[in-house]
Amino acid sequence: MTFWDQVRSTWNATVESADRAVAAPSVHLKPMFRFSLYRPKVPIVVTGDRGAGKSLMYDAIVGKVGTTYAPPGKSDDAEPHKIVLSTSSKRVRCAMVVVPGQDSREREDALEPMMTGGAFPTGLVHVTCYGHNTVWDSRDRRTVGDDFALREGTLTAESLRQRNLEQEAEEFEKVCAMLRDAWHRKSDVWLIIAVAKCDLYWSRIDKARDHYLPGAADSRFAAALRGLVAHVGESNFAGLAVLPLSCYPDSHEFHPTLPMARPELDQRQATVLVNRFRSVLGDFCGRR
Ligand SMILES: Nc1nc2c(ncn2[C@@H]2O[C@H](COP(=O)(O)OP(=O)(O)OP(=O)(O)O)[C@@H](O)[C@H]2O)c(=O)[nH]1
Ligand SMILES: [Mg+2]
Repeated sequence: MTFWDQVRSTWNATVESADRAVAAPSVHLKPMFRFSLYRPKVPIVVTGDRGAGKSLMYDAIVGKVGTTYAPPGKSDDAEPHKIVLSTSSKRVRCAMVVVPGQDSREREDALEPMMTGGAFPTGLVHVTCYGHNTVWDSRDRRTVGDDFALREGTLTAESLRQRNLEQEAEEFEKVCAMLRDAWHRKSDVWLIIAVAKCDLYWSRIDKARDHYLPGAADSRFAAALRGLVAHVGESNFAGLAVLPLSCYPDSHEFHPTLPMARPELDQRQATVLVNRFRSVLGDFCGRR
């Protein structure tokens, strides 16, 4: 099987397990004891555009998202975490830093020490959401809409989604540019593209797969991913996965004047996806 066939096959198996809602055994993952004297061994960076679902991804994998859970809202600064992953045979301590999206001082400050001057993350999770980014401020949301209507014509959910996808691809290209330098001549590194909020577009999940995964006609995002893998070298990856993820099935408002998008997955199916994601993360972290 080729490199990308393997990635595609893991994606397909994940979609199938959520469709059938079959629970798979998962690795155990929890925050490290705050005063622990152990130092984390595996540095992991989490990147992705504003409102893509990075903070929710972290809360979901450490098991914080339950029935009484309230999402944390916009993150202004990098969020550093220490976690322990346990499988039946291994325990791995990881440092996971969630970096805010889009250009900002906080983003640069968080990324630079981890990606330049010889430093590099062992693993990177890049969170995407197929154009369903949350715009935090309702005033911003209105401005995005007005702006859009003025410059590009009719405001529809689809036109806003396409615009978010462009911005997402641009953000990913920047992350890839940094990774090309950081991972140059390195081996045993790994990358996971989390295709989050997929409860909002489960009926189009195959289209989402073809958007993110390199294939016959690469999107701008897929071309950046293919370019990064070619630069680093397939054999230098301890693992690469593109995985559908749903951490918090909920309605999504593209704009106050447009109808809400409704979740198409139930909580049980979302849990299957979170468990699958955790397993792949645990597997990659344990491979060195
Ligand atoms: N439908 C649905 N909505 C989600 C999901 N995950 C997150 N959301 C929604 O998206 C919002 C943004 O998610 P966050 O995880 O806070 O986004 P972020 O990437 O950390 O954003 P910044 O902090 O701005 O960088 C949340 O408040 C939820 O309302 C999901 O799996 N499904
Ligand atoms: Mg956040």
